[in-house]
Amino acid sequence: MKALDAFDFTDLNIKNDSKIKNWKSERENDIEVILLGEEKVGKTQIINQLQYKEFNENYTKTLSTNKNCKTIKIEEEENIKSKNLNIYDLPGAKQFRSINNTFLKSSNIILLIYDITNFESFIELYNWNELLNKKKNILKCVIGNKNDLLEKREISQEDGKNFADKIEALFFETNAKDYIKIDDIFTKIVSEYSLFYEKKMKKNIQFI
Ligand SMILES: Nc1nc2c(ncn2[C@@H]2O[C@H](COP(=O)(O)OP(=O)(O)OP(=O)(O)O)[C@@H](O)[C@H]2O)c(=O)[nH]1
Ligand SMILES: [Mg+2]
Repeated sequence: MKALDAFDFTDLNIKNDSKIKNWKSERENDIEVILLGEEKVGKTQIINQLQYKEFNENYTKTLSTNKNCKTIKIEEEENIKSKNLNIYDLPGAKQFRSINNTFLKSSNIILLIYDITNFESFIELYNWNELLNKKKNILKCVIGNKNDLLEKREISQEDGKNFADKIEALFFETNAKDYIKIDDIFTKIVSEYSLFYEKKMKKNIQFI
């Protein structure tokens, strides 16, 4: 009993508290992002634009998962903070769907991409979303790509937004040719994720 009495619990609490803080800030600043969606919706070109400010007209089918790293600066509580994104470009082709499941497990943000000129690619998002339904604690975003091709539009902005609301996701329309739009969308998504993460942490703390 004596030994227990002599033990400095205050010290233990402080240590644990700082460990939790370190763990929290590490987790908070490293964000796993996954792009999902049918073939040719523009996933690879969105990343190409974000990372290299480049757009390629020629289609090269993605055959395996490619990881890209990008740091994004956001304003948080009046400070500028750097967030490290690991962005996974996944193949849209059906034969690679099993690879996708492995990557979904560790993701924090999932971007569900469709092509606004291709109705099929929009309908398929229902199936992609089914894969995620069991996954909690992820931020979902629906992105309608190729909005430079307005004359070929098959899905209205309103339908895109309604679907996003229904699955509790953020919604954006953009095109992979426009660096400013792409950069702006990722900054907004990461800012939203920070708020989402804070809420999630507070909720978890209530259970401790
Ligand atoms: N006009 C226009 N073309 C685009 C846009 N985004 C992508 N493309 C074109 O659409 C085609 C497919 O783009 P990718 O980025 O390779 O499509 P993906 O979703 O990665 O396709 P998979 O790798 O098969 O899953 C390419 O020819 C691109 O140049 C866009 O915003 N506007
Ligand atoms: Mg691709």
